[in-house]
Amino acid sequence: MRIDIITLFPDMFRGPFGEGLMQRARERELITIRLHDLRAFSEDKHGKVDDFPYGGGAGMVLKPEPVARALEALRRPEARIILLTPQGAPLTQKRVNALSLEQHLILLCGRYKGIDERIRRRFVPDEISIGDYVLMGGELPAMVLTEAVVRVIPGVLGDSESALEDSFQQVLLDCPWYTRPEEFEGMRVPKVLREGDHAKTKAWRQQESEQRTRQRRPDLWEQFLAEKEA
Ligand code: 4GY
Repeated sequence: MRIDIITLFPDMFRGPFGEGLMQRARERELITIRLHDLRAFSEDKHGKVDDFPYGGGAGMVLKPEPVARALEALRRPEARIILLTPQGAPLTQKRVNALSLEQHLILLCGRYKGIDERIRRRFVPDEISIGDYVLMGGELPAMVLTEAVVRVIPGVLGDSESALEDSFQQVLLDCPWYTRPEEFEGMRVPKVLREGDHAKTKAWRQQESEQRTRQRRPDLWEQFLAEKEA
């Protein structure tokens, strides 16, 4: 898979994309990530990419021409163009899994008040939100989406912990995890986990996941019950 990212701040990505499993996935060419500075697609000598909003108001708007030039230069017939915005559809694990099957994603990161509306009309990007809060730009959301997608690409995690577990587990919250020592500040690791009975361990983890989900995320619990029914 190839991911092209269009941004005014390509350097923001180099830290997060240069560490851990993300770095390893890139080195092993399980993913190709290319960063593109939007300013390079500006047509004027000062590299101007923003302008005042029609109708007035505080803040600037990203001009359509540099964005259009970047998209025209990078897009191929099979590419999915994605705009990161609080106005988008919520990013879920389901959507992440679906995106991981694509060959080519182009992520468009807005800044200031956003991108001229005609870019949407012209390129009809998928619009995705990482949550109901407002950041200062689309860069962190693009990193979040990229990391979530790369995580489920086959070979990125070891196959014993491969990301696409059974279908229910995906909507439930994770169970508690323990490692050594067996006792820490008077608290012991649950007995069932120390006994080495794989079936009992599996049942305990499932029950803990269900209990946590019911208590903390009634919305996910309802979804779980509905999907179990279907
Ligand atoms: N939340 N999910 C988000 C965001 C910042 C104004 C366009 C989000 O995806 N993107 O908060 N983005 C805005 C700021 C310009 C991007």
